[in-house]
Amino acid sequence: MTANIVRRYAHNPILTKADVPYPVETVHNAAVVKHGDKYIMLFRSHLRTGRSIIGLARSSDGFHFAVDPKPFLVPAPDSHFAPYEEFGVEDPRITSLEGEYIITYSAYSRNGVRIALARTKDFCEVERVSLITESDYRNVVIFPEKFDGLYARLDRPHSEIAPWSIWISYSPDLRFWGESQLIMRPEPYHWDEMKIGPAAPPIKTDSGWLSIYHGVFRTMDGSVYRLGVALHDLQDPAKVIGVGDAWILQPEDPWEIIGYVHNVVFSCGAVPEPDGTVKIYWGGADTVMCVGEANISDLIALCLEHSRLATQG
Ligand code: BMA
Repeated sequence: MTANIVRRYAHNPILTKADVPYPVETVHNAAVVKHGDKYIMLFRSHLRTGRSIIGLARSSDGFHFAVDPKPFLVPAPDSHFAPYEEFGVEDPRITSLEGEYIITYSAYSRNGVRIALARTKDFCEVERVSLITESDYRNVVIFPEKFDGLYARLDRPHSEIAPWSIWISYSPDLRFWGESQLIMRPEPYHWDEMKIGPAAPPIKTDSGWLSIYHGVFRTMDGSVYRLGVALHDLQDPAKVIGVGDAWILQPEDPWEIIGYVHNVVFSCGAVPEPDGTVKIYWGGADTVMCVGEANISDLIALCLEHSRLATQG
């Protein structure tokens, strides 16, 4: 049932460096949300230094994007963020929460990689709020609702001891986080056995929170990044109620197989639509942006009817 569960847009890639009016080498790993009647995309670009910045593109249909003349977020020149962003800002995620947009992104520096949280109401002004992890963390996605009065996030700390897994943490104010628990591990000898991490912020459905995640498999020819889905309990998101045993997307198009990093589909954003579909956005080979559509009901069915939790018995 998983053949073509994600239907690629026929005119991928939808955004490349040729579309950016300032010098960049890549356009990838973008967050996307609907803001009024527009789709807003925050995308990562490598500069020729090898360090990354974040640009902004706008669209009326979610497929055709026009890039703003100036980058949206570059490493902080001063403030207490500066020493943690000197090597670049990467892989943004956006959650629409209580009338504003919360942006999380990876802040790279000689001190490691941590996650910074910023907020905007209009995608014109952006305010950095806090560095919400120490190093080394990546892939923080914030739920769009509170649970028992607390904000919740999924994230992925790095460890030299354990395989890189998905954790959950809670916060009263988006700044201070705690009560962390590991909730999902890579599955041995599966497509995601090497490491996993949250991709797009979770999407609320009647059956649970749908979480798109990335999983990595190491081969003799390097690592392959694919996307999968998991379903979390609506009231208690720490409870994973199903994980699709099969991936939903793997590198297949030429611009996903060959690029800055070969064999990568990497998502930071997905937009649920009123007709029951979801637009999933992904970076191809860390070089270009692509989009595809899936039926949310198919993704849920994959989690519940073809779940690895069920097959483990
Ligand atoms: C991960 C991150 C992503 C990137 C992926 C593939 O570790 O660096 O930003 O897309 O590797 O290179």
